[in-house]
Amino acid sequence: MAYNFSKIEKKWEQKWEQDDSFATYETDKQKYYVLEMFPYPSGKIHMGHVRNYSIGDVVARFKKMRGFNVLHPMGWDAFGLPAENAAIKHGIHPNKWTLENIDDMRNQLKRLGLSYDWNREVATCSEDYYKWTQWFFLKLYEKGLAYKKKSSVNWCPSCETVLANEQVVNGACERCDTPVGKKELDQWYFKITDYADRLLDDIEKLKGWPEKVKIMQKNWIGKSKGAEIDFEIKDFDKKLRVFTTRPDTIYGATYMVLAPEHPYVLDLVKETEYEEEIINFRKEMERTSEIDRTSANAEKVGLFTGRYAINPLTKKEIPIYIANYVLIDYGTGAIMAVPAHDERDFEFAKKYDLPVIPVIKPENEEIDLENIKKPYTDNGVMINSDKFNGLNNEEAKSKIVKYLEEEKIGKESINYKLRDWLISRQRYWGTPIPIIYCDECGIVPVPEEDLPVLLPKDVEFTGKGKSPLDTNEEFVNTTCPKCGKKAKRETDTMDTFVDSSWYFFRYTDSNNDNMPFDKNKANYWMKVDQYIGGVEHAILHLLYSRFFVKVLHDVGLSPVDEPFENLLTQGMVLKDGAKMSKSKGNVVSPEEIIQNYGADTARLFVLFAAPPERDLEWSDQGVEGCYRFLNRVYRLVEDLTFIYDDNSEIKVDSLDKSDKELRYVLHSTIKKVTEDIEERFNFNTAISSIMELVNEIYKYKDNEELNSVKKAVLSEAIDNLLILLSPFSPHITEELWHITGKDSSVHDESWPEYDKNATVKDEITVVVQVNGKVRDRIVVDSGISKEDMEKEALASEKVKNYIDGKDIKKVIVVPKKLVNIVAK
Ligand code: ANZ
Ligand code: ZN
Repeated sequence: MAYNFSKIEKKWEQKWEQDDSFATYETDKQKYYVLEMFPYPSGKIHMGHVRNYSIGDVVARFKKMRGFNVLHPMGWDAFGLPAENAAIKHGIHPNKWTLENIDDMRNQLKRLGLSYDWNREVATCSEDYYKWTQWFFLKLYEKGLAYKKKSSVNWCPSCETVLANEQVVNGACERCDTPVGKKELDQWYFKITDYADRLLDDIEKLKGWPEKVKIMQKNWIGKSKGAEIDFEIKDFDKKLRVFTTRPDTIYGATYMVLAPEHPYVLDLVKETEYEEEIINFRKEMERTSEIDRTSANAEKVGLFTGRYAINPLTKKEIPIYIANYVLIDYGTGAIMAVPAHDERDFEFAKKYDLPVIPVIKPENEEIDLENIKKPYTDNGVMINSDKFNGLNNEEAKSKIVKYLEEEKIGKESINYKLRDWLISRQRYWGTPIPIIYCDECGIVPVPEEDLPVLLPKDVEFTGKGKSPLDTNEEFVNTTCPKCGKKAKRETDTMDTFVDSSWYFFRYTDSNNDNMPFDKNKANYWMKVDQYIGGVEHAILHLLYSRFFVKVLHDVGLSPVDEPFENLLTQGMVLKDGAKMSKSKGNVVSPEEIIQNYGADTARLFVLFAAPPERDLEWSDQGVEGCYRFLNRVYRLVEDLTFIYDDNSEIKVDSLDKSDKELRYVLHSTIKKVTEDIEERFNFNTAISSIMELVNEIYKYKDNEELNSVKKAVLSEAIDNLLILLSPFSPHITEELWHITGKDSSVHDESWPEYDKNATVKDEITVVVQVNGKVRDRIVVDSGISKEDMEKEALASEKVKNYIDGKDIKKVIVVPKKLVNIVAK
């Protein structure tokens, strides 16, 4: 019979579902927790999903066969903007849209034969999930880690609505194209900055994470050591404080720059000729994004304020500017500019003709002090710096800070790039923030027993004006839990990154009604042993999850203080060299591939075409090739049905050369596949050695008379072939396993151990001499005959060099030891 993948795959998926084959429980076995980043339920899975989940499934199935108790769950990151957009566009309720998408996608995932324990499925938009997200908010609030502060949001003046960053296209509203402005709102934050040092220091612990992800996290946290220094301003009663990482360069500070938004700016220029221009510049900066202002190739622009500061060490007057490249929310929002040693300052100084004074020079090298061509940013020797001259600049750094501290004009200081986490969203489809505002009592957290604060279902979506929660009287109006008087609910919902910061805990106990999870269960399953997902989450999702786990650890809820032991970031799926995307029109749909070739081929292809961390180039021929391979496996096993009822054991003594050859290939393959999966996730090379094994089995069965010894050798090869292939292509291997006459599931088999003896070839080394001198050593089968020894010796390339053109007079063979050729 032909390989009817469609029938086979459906049959086994049904069987697995019936048997609840992938249900997981806590046992006394060693656990292994494999997790793939859960998807947003957009409605359809794409090839990136297929790749991500196939990788996870191989790991899960492999670990299970290695004897671990494996947790492998799946769920939905189900709150977020697209559902609301669908509501506005198509008038379908976000809840309905989301749940329908989840149903569709669950079916698509089930068609891939992934070994998920669906009993543990979570959806972040379900009441029994977001109840606990709210509960965690309350914990953070209790700990002083959730607070409110004013900050600005994107605001479309025409739709009168808040816009998410992704709704702002080239500075205009996605929907009506009106230029987007800013609006100040009171918003909720999580104080992740309290954890900056721990999040940074513990990166060291993440031994199983890719180096590049660790570097990205470090840079994002962005710890800088330096100093804060106060500069007097001429004819102004306040001092200007700057943050610098280079106090050693202070003698070269030739001007100052304030962020345009700096609170001093308006006072400095009040009622002067500079005022109007400066006010206009500030307005312009408000409209420019931080990224556009600070990118390395953005032109530096600024304005003189007409004011001067005094450099506290040189005592010289230096002009004060405002400029685009200094940001209000880093350091103190003001800098001392040192053009001789800083790229940005140099560019600015050249443009506005400001003095460049070098204060550090390279050791043992003279420089033209009058004509600096580019800033010198390395270490060196102090010059132009009075009593610090001649010192190494690192040494000068601490001496200058010490001096500033003694003079009370500065102090050591540390700064972080990391900002507190803004979690407020002026949206409907998210977890409501469980807070009530009372005129008498102020901010009152919703009592635990009143959770969840339910999202009202009956709402209207216009895309304009306030969020649907804001206009829902029934939701907004409530009573104060403290005093019982009339009060109003918070109408912001939480950033969906909050939902995904703890879902891996919920899987350990997803049906718990009394707690987010049982501590003993979390204790058993956490950490996640292997986390797998896209590198686009290398910063925010992973950092927020790490933060959450540390907070939960501190309040005694989490046994661990890091969530993910090992991290694998898979590459993208490309077609014609570009990322598959709707906009490029180069999407290959998984459904179509499954329809035409089956899920086993789809899985095999995405695993075979590239190592997981690399980008994968889509190839129709590659898919065809995998499909042909599975057909070949199918035929091989089906052709041999007559051998499987023979239950003879393999007796090593009765094996001939070809039996040994096949066993050599088989056991070397077991060894290679095991190591490729376990140590390196090199699924591609694992699969290619399985393909070679299949070739060898074909050769063997075609060339041999199948007596009972040979049947046993073949059976061994085929059983192991199916087990090795089963994590990659689970349906066909299950089918063939049954065709070989077994009642059990191939997926319940233990992973094979290779037979060490079989992987050692029975070989000896023979010395070859020409005229009594050793010219080569050749490796031959230990059973080799005298004639074959002579033949092999004469065929040696090295030996040929010495006998070419000569007459062979005599060949002396000492069995299993030596061949001596006499040539003249
Ligand atoms: C003088 C100086 C001399 C600086 C020099 C650098 C090199 P990181 O490492 O990123 O922390 N800076 C400080 N606050 C700033 C702000 N709000 N916006 C833009 N730039 C700011 O960088 C710290 C350095 O960035 C500080 O050290 C300051 O410039 C600048 F040869 O001070 B430096
Ligand atoms: Zn009250």
